Amino acid sequence: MFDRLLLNVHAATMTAHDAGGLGIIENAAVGVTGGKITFIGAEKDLPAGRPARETADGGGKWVTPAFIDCHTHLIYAGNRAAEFEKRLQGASYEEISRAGGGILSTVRATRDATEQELFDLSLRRLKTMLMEGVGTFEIKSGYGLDFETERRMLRVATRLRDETNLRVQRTFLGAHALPPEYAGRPDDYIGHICDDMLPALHAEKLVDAVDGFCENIGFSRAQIERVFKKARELGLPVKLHAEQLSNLNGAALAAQYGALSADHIEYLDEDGAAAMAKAGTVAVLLPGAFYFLREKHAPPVELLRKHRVPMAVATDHNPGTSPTLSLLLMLNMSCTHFRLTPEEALLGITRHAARALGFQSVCGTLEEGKAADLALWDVSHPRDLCYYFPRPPL
Ligand code: DI6
Ligand code: FE
Repeated sequence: MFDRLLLNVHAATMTAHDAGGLGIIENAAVGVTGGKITFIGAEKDLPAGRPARETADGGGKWVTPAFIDCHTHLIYAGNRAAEFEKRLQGASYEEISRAGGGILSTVRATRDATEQELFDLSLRRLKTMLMEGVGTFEIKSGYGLDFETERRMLRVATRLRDETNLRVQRTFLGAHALPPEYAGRPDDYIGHICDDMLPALHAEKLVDAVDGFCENIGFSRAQIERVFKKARELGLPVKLHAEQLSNLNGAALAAQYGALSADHIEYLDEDGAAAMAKAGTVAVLLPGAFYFLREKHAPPVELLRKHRVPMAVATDHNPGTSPTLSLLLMLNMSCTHFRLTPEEALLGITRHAARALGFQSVCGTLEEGKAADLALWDVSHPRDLCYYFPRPPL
């Protein structure tokens, strides 16, 4: 007996059993029991004698796994529209950051906000993303940079998970920027992260993964490595903002620590790609930040293909470099700006995005045993999802 049976649909299962990898099944049925997929296949292959409590007619539309946004900075207060204006007048992201704006201006606003204010702001953002069929989110801290505010952000991420019943990975990004209290003392701040913040937040069960910003305006490889060592000691998976504005060989460092993903990677070189392939580290491409910063140097997609590094696509939603709430727009932009094929882009927000979170046994494909996170689209083919912007009908 199925709890629910969805009939008369076409399915893009995102499993690799056809050439494009979308795993298309025409005239499909999806059976669900206990929140999990217990049948996916051609409707004609439905086993006889398995009735359903509830049957739905999909009207010939397309069913996909609910989408996964595997890189967001969803929780913050304030906005940076004035900084956007400055950049339009010629100031660079790095200049603004070095002058105390950028990430630190969001840190000031976030430190001033209460937990409830942060929750309300973030819930509104999350609900907007839900309207595009996103069912799993990664949410980073990193706009507190002190114990109390990082804790508040991670508590908000936990509440978002628990009160919406969505799948959420909570990522500690203490090594995002140097807080003003530690100006000129980055190594002391890294010590504070490793000795105080991360162990205490982990003890409160607020952290699922650990991230950092490896960049000239962020932290060095040696500093990031100290954070990774502590994460490993605590049994937490790592990931890294790497090679976004320059090449510090951060992706290779991440791979060395078995990272789930290396993200941005516009300046990744071949050694970095090979290291990622060897470690099974996913490449998370973030076309929103590339577009919004008017970057010219696109990530080396050919190298990633050559080394068979799985590519995910995410919003990087944040107030400074990617203030978009549209994962579907990122689907389109990853094709137009990075030249992904529509198949690669779609796998990037489903199967490979799940892997970027370590959730590959749970969601990201339509397979028996996976979560019944389904999205039903009124499109004529899955490629239409990459074509329309901003939004095909869910
Ligand atoms: N890279 C990014 O694109 C975001 N963080 C990071 O390390 C930007 C964060 C911000 O500008 O507020
Ligand atoms: Fe980011």
